[in-house]
Amino acid sequence: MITSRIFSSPQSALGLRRIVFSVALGGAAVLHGQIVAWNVSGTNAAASRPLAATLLDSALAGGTLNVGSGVTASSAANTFGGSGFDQTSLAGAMSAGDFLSVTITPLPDHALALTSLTMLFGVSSAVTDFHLTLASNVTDFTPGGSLWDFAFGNTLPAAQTVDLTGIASLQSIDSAIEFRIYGWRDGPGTTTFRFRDNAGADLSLAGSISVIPEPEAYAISIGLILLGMTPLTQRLLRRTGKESRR
Ligand SMILES: [Ca+2]
Repeated sequence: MITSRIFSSPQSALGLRRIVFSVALGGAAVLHGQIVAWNVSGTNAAASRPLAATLLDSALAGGTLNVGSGVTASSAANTFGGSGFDQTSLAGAMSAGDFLSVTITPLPDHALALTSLTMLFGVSSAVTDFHLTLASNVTDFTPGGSLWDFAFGNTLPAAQTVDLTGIASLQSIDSAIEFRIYGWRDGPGTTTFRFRDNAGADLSLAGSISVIPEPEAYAISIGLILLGMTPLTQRLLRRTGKESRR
């Protein structure tokens, strides 16, 4: 039999084990870089909510932007946000639902490791200061669960990138994750906060996506490895048998 000849050759057995390990490693392929992005050009929150991602990695089931329950969606062209950011503390903004949200969902049997969130935003008129706090459902939607805080006193601050690599709970996500960007200001002033448009993507997440091997795949791999070891085992047994007969 061809199969018995393959498995009885030590060289072929070694080759088979290499193939098994290659298959096992290939099954956990990792994709790096920008995995989801939104471009608010040509749209606004009043017209399209939730707003689907402009770029979505094939290993993601979905990605959407939305506004919190305390926010009235804005119809301003080429933005995504709204008014109603009228609180003067993070705790107030959290209880009032004053946030913009970003939700992404991996495909079944896929795990996300997030490295960064980049976003471009602004307010309709300058206020000293407007505050933002990033939180997620994986960590906590409470003041203690803040992942990033930012304050600005102009209308159109530069794009901000939040480094997520140091947050352990964001390195192995296998179900939907929602980020909320809460907003409030120190005193009277604008209540309008929006993601805004520039060239290309205006909000994006970067990271890697790995395939979680099925338990059956492990079983098959182990079975093939054991099968590949059979000639070695047989030779050892034969040698042991010869020695015992001496
Ligand atoms: Ca844009």
